[in-house]
Amino acid sequence: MNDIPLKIAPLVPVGSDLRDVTLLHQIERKLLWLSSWMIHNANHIRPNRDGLKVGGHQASCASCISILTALYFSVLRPQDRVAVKPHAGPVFHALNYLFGRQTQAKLAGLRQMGGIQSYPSRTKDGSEVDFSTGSVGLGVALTSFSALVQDYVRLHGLGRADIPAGRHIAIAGDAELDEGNIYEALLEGWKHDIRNVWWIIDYNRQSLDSVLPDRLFGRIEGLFRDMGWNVVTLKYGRRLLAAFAREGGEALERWIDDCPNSLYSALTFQGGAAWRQALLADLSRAEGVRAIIDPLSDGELADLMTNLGGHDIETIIEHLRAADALGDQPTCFIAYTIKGMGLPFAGHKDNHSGLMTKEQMEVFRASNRIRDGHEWDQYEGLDASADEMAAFVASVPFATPLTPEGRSLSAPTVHVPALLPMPRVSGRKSSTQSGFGDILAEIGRGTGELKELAERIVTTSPDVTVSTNLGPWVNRRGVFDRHTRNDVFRDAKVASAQRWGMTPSGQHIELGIAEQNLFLLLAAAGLATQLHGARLLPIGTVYDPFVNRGLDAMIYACYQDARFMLVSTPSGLSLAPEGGQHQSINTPLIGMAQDRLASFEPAYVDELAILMRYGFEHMQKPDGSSVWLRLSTRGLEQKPRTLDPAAVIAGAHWAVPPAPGARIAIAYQGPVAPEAEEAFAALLEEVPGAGLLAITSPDRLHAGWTAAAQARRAGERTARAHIETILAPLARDAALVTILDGHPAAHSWLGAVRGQRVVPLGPERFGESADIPDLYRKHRMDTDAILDACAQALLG
Ligand SMILES: Cc1ncc(C[n+]2csc(CCOP(=O)(O)OP(=O)(O)O)c2C)c(N)n1
Ligand SMILES: [Mg+2]
Repeated sequence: MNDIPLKIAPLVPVGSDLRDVTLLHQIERKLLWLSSWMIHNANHIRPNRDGLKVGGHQASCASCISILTALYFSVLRPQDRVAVKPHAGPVFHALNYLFGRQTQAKLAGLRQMGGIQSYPSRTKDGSEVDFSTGSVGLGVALTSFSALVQDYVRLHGLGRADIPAGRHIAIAGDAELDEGNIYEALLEGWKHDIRNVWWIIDYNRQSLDSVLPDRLFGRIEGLFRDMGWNVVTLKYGRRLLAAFAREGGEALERWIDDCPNSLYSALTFQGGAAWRQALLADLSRAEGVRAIIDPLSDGELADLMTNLGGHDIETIIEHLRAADALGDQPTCFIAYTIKGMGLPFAGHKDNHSGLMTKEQMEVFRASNRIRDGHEWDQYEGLDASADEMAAFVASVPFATPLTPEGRSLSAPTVHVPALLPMPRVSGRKSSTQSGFGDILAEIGRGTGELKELAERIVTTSPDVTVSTNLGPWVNRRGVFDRHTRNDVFRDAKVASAQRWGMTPSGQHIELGIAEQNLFLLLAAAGLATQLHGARLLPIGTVYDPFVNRGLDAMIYACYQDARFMLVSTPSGLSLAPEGGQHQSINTPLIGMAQDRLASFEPAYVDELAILMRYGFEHMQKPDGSSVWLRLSTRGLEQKPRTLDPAAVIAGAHWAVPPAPGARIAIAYQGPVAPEAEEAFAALLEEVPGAGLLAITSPDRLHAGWTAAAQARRAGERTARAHIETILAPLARDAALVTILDGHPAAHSWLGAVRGQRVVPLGPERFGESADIPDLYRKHRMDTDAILDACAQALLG
């Protein structure tokens, strides 16, 4: 009989004893059972009301069982933060169940209302989830930005003294490394010299559709090293390594090394007899090989041939501990695994969404010794007693709660003064973009009541710091870097408006031009309260059209409920000669549709000051959200006036109120205000009593409208939306001519509020450089077009 496994002395990880290793193997078995059963239960046991596939990924879970066991039950410390690859969500929840931090009801409700989500979710699954995942690549990259934010917080003395710095760890699927955002994050991470990041790649060499060749990973490994990462490859487990050390073992090793991934996967699926046939076909004459494989049964041979590093818990723990001992260098672990390991479809190329059949599950149940009705028992069917298992789980480092309040931390809110410093623009021309820079620069003085606010703001921009007007703020507060770096130009006395030395106390994080990185950094900084117990008020600036470039990361940041202020500028056609390709049309609609993001477009600086102030407060409220300000470079004459802040925040205010029963109003949003005002002056001569409405947020107006309808349905009969109140003075059959420098659909719904007619204006085409008069004329945004629309509206 085979004596290979017996000859290997158990490799006992430093600090563990043999008993621990045995118990860790029991946990692996349990996590494989629970994750498989959770998905099986959701698909085959629970009633299905709509006939739709529930789904789940038993093979993806099985692939990383040993990695997650090694991590959570041996290496991880409470202060570490982890992003678990989306399709291993069930394993993550199962292990929390063993820690007593997840309920059976939630597990049994996988993918059901109130149950655990398909992929780990901060907002829905509870505070055990450090980072949501789902859109592949983003969770992985977020860990490096979160590590950067951890350094920022600690270097600014804002962190919690009672919590040591943690490691930021991603368990990544290998196909996640196909996503470009990974490489953008790697480059940015290198620039910022990030520390304390581990990416553990579940290298099963399978994605959704296929088995991948090894060649690519050779290149990827080099890339990590070039970016200053340590790379640790866990290719073979201890049993295979022991076999390689025997006579003939070298030939066996070479054979496996040369075996294409697709063949290796197919043989894994086919099992021991197929392995034997393939090995004998190639190696029967190799000295010693037969002595290794002949004594093994088919099952033992299959076990040996699939003994990869990522399934060998002792190997994994050894390597993680070794990297830990080396310090805080970012480290990528490439852990070879088999997708579906331990399940009937292990290695099959189509197993990504594969589910065990009921018959297969019964066989699996028997092999796990699970009695009917005891499927959810935490330690059912294991060799060790439940008491011994529970005591072991309670003894591992990660079992200690991070704080008595749990893993999601809190921090006091930052005081926002009743009024932000208003730049002296009255009677002068100014744009919302320049007003933004002025207001932030004034806050940057950090005097008096502004001190705390100034200290908690952190700004960032993907290489558009100067052109979005953050320069004056940065001159006051400095650029952040873990290391002090002088401003060479300044030292050489070269005149420049930008004085940018870099220090650990700087408050602007400069990014390269990669908008996904902007949103990932905003996500990380926007979660600083929950992850680091330090409240930050992150502001990110970007050109409005390039919000689209980072859109998935923006949605991802909002999905986790990260809180930030997005300032997109310049926007629309109004950037005019600078424009062409950079003109944005769809962003107001994105702002309306995006959950957990309140979006605004002020026309004047006084409105902007109100909205910035509101934004800083709203970002901090438990039921608040992130805030988006869409700004413009078009200079408008700033008038002295008094505004009702509540109306500006609710989305619209009357610049000129209509007479009761008025037949028409012009509604404008953003930098087209002068055209609307001029048209309005002409209209008044024809239709006295017409109104001029300033819209600051179609997003808030629409949200308020649907919320009021819902409140009325719920019995609150007096509930009234702001837009309903605003439009109430107009006649029932009044007409609204609306205009914005963005897609007109942002306003065309306004007619539905009271059954009034809307003639919506705004560009539907883009992409041509010109000056504003030409562009506004061509795209029907000028005074004549507005007056034409009024005539059309009045005629009905
Ligand atoms: C951005 C994005 N594109 C596509 C998908 C659909 N998808 C889900 S998993 C997957 C392949 C994942 O393969 P890998 O990362 O290797 O995971 P594993 O093999 O461990 O399941 C794809 C394409 C997704 N979730 N996110
Ligand atoms: Mg994979």
